[in-house]
Amino acid sequence: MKHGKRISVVIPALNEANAISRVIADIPDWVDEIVVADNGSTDGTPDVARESGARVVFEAERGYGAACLAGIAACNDADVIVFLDGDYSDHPDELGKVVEPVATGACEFVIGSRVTGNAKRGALTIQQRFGNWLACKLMNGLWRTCYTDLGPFRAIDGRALRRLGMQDRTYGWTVEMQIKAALLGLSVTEVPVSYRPRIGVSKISGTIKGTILAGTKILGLIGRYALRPRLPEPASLR
Ligand SMILES: Nc1nc2c(ncn2[C@@H]2O[C@H](COP(=O)(O)OP(=O)(O)OP(=O)(O)O)[C@@H](O)[C@H]2O)c(=O)[nH]1
Ligand SMILES: [Mg+2]
Repeated sequence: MKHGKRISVVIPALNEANAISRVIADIPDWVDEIVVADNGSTDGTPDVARESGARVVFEAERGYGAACLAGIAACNDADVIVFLDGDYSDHPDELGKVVEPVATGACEFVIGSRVTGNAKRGALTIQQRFGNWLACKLMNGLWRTCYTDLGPFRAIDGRALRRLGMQDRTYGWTVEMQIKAALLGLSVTEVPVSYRPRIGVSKISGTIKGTILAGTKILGLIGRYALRPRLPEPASLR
């Protein structure tokens, strides 16, 4: 609990057995629940996560977004939902920074910016920096936002998240949330966060295939909403 609000953390994970216990260990104890959404790991990630105190849910379909959707579906009456990567590149001990403004009601959505924050050397690849910069420039131009990053470490009010009607099942999750937050007029702020090289082998930003697939999906979503800024009905109304 924080300011009387129930806090849930969602960690999408695919083969992060070497990192997940450190991620969970660094999460502050005022968090009410930790949900690891496992995306078909073959390295024992679910067992390590459970032994570290998390609740594990499974999503058979590969994809960052699919894992996040499975995670939020498993959260019990969360007032605030926090997203955090499972590779120990984010700093879980900085959870208070992203949660505080939402838990106090100062705003509905907080993004941890690795650009205004302290990203260690090599933690963000050049293509990642360029891709995030371009995506933010486009969104800021199109929707008068002030985004500096598409950082995975973020917190959002539970009701506001439901209103967004999140849909993307792969690499477009973070940008979809930011576009819809702008289109729905959510109160949004950014806080600087630290970022370090991941534990384990890169799956996305350090690979050509991952970079191209993620880049295409992200720019494609921005283009789609720029042409047709219509939002689907929120999940609760369907
Ligand atoms: N790549 C990938 N990650 C997934 C998937 N499902 C869940 N994840 C998790 O989503 C988080 C973000 O994925 P990462 O692979 O770290 O993506 P990234 O940070 O952009 O790039 P790298 O850290 O360089 O691989 C991690 O905790 C992954 O374990 C999936 O289907 N593919
Ligand atoms: Mg990563």
